[in-house]
Amino acid sequence: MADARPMPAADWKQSVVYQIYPRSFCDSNGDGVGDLPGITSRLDYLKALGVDVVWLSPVYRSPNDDNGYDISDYRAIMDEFGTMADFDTMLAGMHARGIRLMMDLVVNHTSDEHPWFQQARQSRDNPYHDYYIWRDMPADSSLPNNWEAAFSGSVWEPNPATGEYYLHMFSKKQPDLNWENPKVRQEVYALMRFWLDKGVDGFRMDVINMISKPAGLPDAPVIRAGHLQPSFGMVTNGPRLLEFLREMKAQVLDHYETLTVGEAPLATIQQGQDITNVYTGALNMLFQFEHMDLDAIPGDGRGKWALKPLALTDLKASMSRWQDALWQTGWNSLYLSNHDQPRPVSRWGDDGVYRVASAKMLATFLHGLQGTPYVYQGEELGMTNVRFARIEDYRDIETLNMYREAVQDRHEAPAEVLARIHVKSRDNARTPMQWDATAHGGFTTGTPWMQTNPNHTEVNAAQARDDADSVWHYYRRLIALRKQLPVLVEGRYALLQPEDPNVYAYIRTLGDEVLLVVCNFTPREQVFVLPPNVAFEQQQLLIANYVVNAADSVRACTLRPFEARMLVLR
Ligand code: TEU
Ligand code: CA
Repeated sequence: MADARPMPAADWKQSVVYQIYPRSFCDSNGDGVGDLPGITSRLDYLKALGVDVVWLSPVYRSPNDDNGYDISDYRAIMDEFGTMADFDTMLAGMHARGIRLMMDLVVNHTSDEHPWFQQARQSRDNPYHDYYIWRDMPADSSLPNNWEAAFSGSVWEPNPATGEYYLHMFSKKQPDLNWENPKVRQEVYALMRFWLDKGVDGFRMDVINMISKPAGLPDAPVIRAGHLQPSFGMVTNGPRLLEFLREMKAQVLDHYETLTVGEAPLATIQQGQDITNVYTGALNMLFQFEHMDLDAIPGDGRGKWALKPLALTDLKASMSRWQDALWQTGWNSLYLSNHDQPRPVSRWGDDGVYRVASAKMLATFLHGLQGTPYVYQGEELGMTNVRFARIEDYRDIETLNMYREAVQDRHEAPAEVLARIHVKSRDNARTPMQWDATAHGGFTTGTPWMQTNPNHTEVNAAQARDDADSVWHYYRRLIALRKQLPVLVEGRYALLQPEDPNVYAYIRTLGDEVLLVVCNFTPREQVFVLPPNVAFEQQQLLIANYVVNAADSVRACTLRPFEARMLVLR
């Protein structure tokens, strides 16, 4: 194929990425907000953990309606986070430690305070008008379609100056860009070059599979009569998506050494294959959401808030499909955690008595799969969900809007709504990083923008680094193993015992080497029997979260609560 370049250096396939949510990572000046000098001061911590790449959530100028995912200037640093000089110092500090930096590229939408939108909304013949997506507002103000925005309400917001509505898939302060307009695409490519020329190493692309909208913006299927309807399904696989991404690759990415990951809600296997195909695709990998949706009731209009327990067999089926589908043609990103998701140890482990064991088990499960693992800040400490008793202590726009709709409009009991927030709110992941046992977990000397989880007195980085059995040291060892074992990078995945509802076991095979991962997902003992077709003579334990006797064979064993083992069989 003419456009086929050699597979990029295998190094990114051996890489582990660490995500920083700057607002909550480290505050250097006591104003209660994390900042770039704070990050710079913690680079040795990242180096000690052994991560290769940092993905930095947005640090651009922003009115912070959605904590930086609403950008008003793509070439400036948010005032609260510091200056461009602070950024350059941080980047140099990363590079000096062999750590690469992926910026967050948020170009499905801008802030409504971006100069483009300020212009665009003034008149229909303004040169920037066509940078965004508009519909006439009829005399009766009826909405152009039935789409519900991600953060509640309609996707359509009136713009009186032009007598139109504009489209916003997220908050009304996040108008969607019109990617049909070639000028918009050139603006995006130019700002990407600006950061690449500065020396950044790639991008995590926010909701990048939503940039191509279907012609005519037709109504979404009705699943709740008389309501607005979930609308992501209408835009996550638009007709020109691949074309736009390939154009971006040809015009920008191909001219630099880059690492790219696209965030892709509702991504199908087909989309994953198309976009990450080494020869014909456009990005190195995708964040797909299938596993993140397994503990919500499908087809329920309440989306992620319609809670249901995870069935381990569903997780196995989903992960295995992706492992198989991208084998040799594409590449998976592996994550349980980010700034939008509850803490995995609270979600699918146990944040009480088995917190440490279950955090290590989930890490073993994830890091043994094929793909590039992502560690979200605090995950390496086994940080947990937070349970604020008052809605006033929450900050996330999605959470606050959902609460208002549920309590004020639908008259649901506040305690019940809060209970759902305790399980699923994005703020679970956004409480300040817990550095030590001092006030506010050592995150700030001032008043943090959101309260620290009270368990910072026990769960914190200082404690974890002093304790050889901590979650932190376990992550460090897992990350190091990836560099030593080709089978972890290249080995072909096969699921064992798909029907077992308690133990997730799989192998990875490379030549005559077999890597075996066995994970007990329950707080009870489970008997594990290796299928007889997995033949071997010697077992070598690589890592485990309990002491395992040398005589204890994986052919048949009893797994303790949340026990995990990773072994090489020869
Ligand atoms: O998220 C997009 C997305 O689909 C979600 O994960 C979304 O946050 C969902 O509503 C969670 O329940 C990305 C960013 O990661 C998120 O922080 C932003 O709010 C969003 O895009 C808009 O930029
Ligand atoms: Ca600060």
